Amino acid sequence: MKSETKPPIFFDYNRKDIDTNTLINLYRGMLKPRMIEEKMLILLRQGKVSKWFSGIGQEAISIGVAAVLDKDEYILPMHRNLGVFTMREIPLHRLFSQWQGKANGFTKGRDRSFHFGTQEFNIVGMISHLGPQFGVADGIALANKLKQNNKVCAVFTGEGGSSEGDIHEALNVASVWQLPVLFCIENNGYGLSTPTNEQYNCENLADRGKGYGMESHIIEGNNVLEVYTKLKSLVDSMRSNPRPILLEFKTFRMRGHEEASGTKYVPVDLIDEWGMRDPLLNFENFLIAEEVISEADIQKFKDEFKQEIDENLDIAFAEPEIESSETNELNDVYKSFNYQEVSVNSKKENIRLIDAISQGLKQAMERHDNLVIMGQDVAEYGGVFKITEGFVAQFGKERVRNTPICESAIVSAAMGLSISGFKAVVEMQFADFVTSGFNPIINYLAKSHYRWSENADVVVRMPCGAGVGAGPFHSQTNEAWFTHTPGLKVVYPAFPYDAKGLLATSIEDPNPVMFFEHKALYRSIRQEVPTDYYTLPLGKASLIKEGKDVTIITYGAGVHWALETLEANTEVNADLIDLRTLVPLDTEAIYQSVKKTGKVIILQEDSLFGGIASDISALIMENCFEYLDAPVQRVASMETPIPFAANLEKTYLPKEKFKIFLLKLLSY
Ligand SMILES: Cc1ncc(C[n+]2csc(CCOP(=O)(O)OP(=O)(O)O)c2C)c(N)n1
Repeated sequence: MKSETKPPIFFDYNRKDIDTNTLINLYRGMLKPRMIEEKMLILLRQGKVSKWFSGIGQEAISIGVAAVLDKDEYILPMHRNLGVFTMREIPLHRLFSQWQGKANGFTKGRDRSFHFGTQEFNIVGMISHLGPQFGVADGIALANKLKQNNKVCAVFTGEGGSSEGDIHEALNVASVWQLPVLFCIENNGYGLSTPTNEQYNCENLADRGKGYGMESHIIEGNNVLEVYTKLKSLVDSMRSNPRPILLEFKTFRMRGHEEASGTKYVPVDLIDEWGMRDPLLNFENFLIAEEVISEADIQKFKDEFKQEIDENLDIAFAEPEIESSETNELNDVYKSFNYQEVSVNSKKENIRLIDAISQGLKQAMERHDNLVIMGQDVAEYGGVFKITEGFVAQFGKERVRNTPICESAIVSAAMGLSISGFKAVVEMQFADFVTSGFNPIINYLAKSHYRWSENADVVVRMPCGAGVGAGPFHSQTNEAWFTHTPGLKVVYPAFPYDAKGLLATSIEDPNPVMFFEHKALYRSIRQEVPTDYYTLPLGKASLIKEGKDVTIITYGAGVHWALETLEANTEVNADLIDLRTLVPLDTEAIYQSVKKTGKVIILQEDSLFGGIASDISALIMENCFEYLDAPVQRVASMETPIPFAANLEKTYLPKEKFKIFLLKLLSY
């Protein structure tokens, strides 16, 4: 009788051979996030929670995907996938604490909403920038493939996010490498206020699969049985035949982008039309009609969830506001790393900087069998500078991977590898091209440990620098972009011995390291270097000349310019400090020398303004002012892009100017 008063069942549900338990689990799976959301909407109106991104009406997708994947298979959800978190049985009070910025959440109050992951539940949450998430899934899938564990992972985006370049890159990589990723696009009609016809110009997003050479399917996203059955068969087949699959779930966003932004721009009939397809109510009606559950069962489930939600909310509300201390905050920017000194007495050989880097990398590959190198042309070709020449023969193509030209996806994939217990070295073909991978470096690698305690065990190798007549796009030394970003370490050796030992440590260090290699020094600087593996500590400068009248602080090519200047001007009695690493910075070595000499000149190859020389200058002013006998002098390149012609490049670079400023400072 009662079911007659219910709306008709919109979907032609096909139960196939799904057992009753599974049917009930799917129903309960959708009911729980719906009830949590309804409660959140009330709390939002009461001002007890801040922003809320609603997934009401889209629950069947999260639930179907989470129901099909094993608990140890990673899921990378977005902001409307509450069901993924509840299906993984995260205690609700921890979710509530997360949303209230409390200590029992997953980010110690450092990030909001669903911007977190948890290894405990094999979930890797989004970053606001959306796109890099697909590349991270590539990395996790690559790890699964290398482990040959027949696992898949699933990653989500909206149709809006699917316009981002990172997404295209990641889909292409997954197809080229045949990575077992379930790429899920939830096409819910709007990206904030932008309707699909202003977002893309093709019939279905799934059609793009053809362009990537990837299997793709369209799924009725509000029909939980269709989602579940299709996914089950696809995932089963992916496990035995690893490959990526692109899925477009047709669904609808029933509420505003977030609650405050409303739905004024959405035609009312569209909301009514999709209201008829509500995934929860339709399935409920179906289960009642099929006599799988009764009205009484539904009430029982609702009572049970209400109690669970209320009890857990009480726990979260009772939790005090998070305490804040500068020490706690600073301590979590990096994963702690217990530096192990490996020193050697092995025989030495006279090698070039480039050989030292190649040797260091090769020995790290021998030492860490979980280390993977990725980069353009790094495999058989050996990279454009030949650093990885011969590596494929020794380590195989699985660990020395040629990549398509897609820096963002590869940096993101390196993050995914790290999440799965691997180490990654990414070679930028030229440091200049890092701009195309900037977003995941700055927002993913650098911030993850602070946000949710997940380190990025990644080294990005950066062949950089001028002096080779390579013009504006192959000559930059862009370390300042990274020294400014908390969470990254920045290493910049000037000599073969340092380069080899510091690269070894950078790879040992579980934090993201930007490793700068000056191209002009690659083949011009030689040194006696131990042939065996050894490490050198990060954050220790080297005092390579001692004097009493002036302190010269520099790094990279600057060290060699300073040395040349000192050789040509033997009357200058200087301390010469090669910083070797910029983050962490050896301030102690700097202050000690400045306090002795009273005069300091900082030489930097990069353009002056906003470079690290400015910060070092400020530190000296703040910490050594009383010891100074002259203003701190910075010398750097001109404020122009780097020109190509040799004469222009010479004018641009600070080498000539350095001598003039040095002598002027000495006579101050
Ligand atoms: C790089 C970047 N650009 C813009 C935004 C702002 N933004 C966040 S979500 C969103 C809409 C996303 O739409 P869609 O991917 O369709 O997902 P939906 O919200 O509809 O589920 C926008 C524009 C962002 N977070 N990151």
